[in-house]
Amino acid sequence: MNLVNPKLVQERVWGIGNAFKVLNPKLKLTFDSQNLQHKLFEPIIYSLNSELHWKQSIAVNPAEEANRKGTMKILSRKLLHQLSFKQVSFFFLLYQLTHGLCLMEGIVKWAIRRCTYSTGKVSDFGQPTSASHPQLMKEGEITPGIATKEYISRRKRLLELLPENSLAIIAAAPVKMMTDVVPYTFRQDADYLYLTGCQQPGGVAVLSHECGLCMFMPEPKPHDVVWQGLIAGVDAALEMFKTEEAYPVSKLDKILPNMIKRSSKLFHNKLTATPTYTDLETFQNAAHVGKVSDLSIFTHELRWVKSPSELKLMKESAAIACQALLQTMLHSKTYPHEGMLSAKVEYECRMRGAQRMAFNPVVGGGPNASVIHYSRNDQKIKDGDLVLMDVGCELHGYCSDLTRTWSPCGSFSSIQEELYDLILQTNKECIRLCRPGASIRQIHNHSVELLCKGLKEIGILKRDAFRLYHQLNPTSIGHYLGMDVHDCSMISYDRPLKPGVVITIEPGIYVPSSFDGPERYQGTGIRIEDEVLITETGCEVLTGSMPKEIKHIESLLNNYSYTKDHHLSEKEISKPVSILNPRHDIVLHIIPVFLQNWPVMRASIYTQTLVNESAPCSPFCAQIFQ
Ligand SMILES: [Mn+2]
Repeated sequence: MNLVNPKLVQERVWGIGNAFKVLNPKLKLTFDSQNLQHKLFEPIIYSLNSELHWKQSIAVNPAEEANRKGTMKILSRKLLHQLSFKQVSFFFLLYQLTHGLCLMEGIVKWAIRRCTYSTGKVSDFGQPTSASHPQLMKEGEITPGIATKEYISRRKRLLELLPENSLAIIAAAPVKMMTDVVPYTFRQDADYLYLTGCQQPGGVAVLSHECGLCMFMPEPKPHDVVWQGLIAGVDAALEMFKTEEAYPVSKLDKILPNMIKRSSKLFHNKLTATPTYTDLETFQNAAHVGKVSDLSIFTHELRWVKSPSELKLMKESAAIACQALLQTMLHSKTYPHEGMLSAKVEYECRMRGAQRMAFNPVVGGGPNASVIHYSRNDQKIKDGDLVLMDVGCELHGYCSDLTRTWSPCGSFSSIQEELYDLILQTNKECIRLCRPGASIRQIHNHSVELLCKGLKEIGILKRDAFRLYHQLNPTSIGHYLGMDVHDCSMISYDRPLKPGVVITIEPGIYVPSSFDGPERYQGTGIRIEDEVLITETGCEVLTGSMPKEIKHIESLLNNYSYTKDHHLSEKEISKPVSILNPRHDIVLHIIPVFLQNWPVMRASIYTQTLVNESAPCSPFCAQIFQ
């Protein structure tokens, strides 16, 4: 292809530019590509030219080219709207007179080349970076709160766990469609996120002893970039995710089969397998000869114990959920409606920086509370009824999960109080058991004993208590918590707990309306769920700032309920802090919870997390509730 004399092209472009200057004297023209002004006439060139010329144009970074094309289309549309018919005709005439098609092609190429070389490094990788989102991330982090070196060490540790000469294939979560063109909110697969830090769909990560991490990245097509924006491609994989190798996903069928052939053992997550690699003949052959095994046993092993930076995010996620649920509790007296409370808790979580809820909030009023994972959230809450809210949010990949049950009207009936107290005492007893060496199963068995005994005393259960108990509570006392709500499902509940593991403690009672027992208890559901971090010497309750004593809840509802729509102020969106007490022997984890019209100091409900004690109420806190 003939390239026209660059000097000539430059003159012509100046010519077009000056023509525009005549049309609009205010237009500032310069060829500095950093200056957006000069791009004003490029769209015209583009809109008059055919797309063919772009396709034939010099090799440029596809992501950049696509982005430029998108921007130019938009700009050209905008600009054409601003121009009169006369102005456009004048330009067209000018174009006809001075430029042949070949010349136009040259101009376009030149323009692209200039911009390609002068734009410099791509800073948008389709997800936040420390450069694009300094408010969210520090330098050296791949995702907020997690540094590049931590991602590298996670991969190293996984390779150490795998047998020699292994190959692990981890696919990104697929985009699920709600309708033809509308996707459900995308959520990355936890293993893929844990190992790569990449938050977008369409990729396949391959980890091996031979080459380290190799990522097959989706290729940004111009159309997708225009409609969905930039995505991370091969460059991002190398630069940002620090892969040893990276290829476009279209090359997977050429490269991956050889990698599979060279390895002696193949691992993948059976539940999230995608046809991108399972359709490969080499993969199927390997599966046929029994070379393929499940990877999640290994990834869950790694994810089970949280690192200090993960724990920081877990604590923050829990603090957000606590503050959000407290605000929702205060809202519930004025707005006793499941749907409104669900909306309120999500709003409060997201205003505090959570990306999404960890699961659909459970907001069950009255008998709906006895449905364990109730999520219709569409009913009014009757005066005097309890409401059960099980909520959690997701902060940069880390989930929270807590439940409180209360009476929005501001007072518990004696029957409600009787059952509530049993659940609360069980909650506290079980938290006391949380320490290294204990297992979820042991704590669960203990909770069953406590509840069976209590329910018999109250008179709900009579003979055959154990069998009937399971009708009233078929759930486990808790589960592991982390990047997934039911985290690390491959790890048995019999496994002795270790420092750094986070579990939930969630005793409950769910008496259906149809239950064959005393009428006064029918249609009642109560659950009190806390998040517990196992520490070296005991445990720390991450959700300790959320009140659970009846007298505290009643005091809050009767004295601090919102009577009108409450708007968040800056100080209310706060993060937990840890400080050392004056004697330097206790670390205080303070989760500020600001209540409307309260002075800042008095409004801080804080938990003093001592070893072996479950978030005792501090004197400060007690004073607030009196
Ligand atoms: Mn839970």
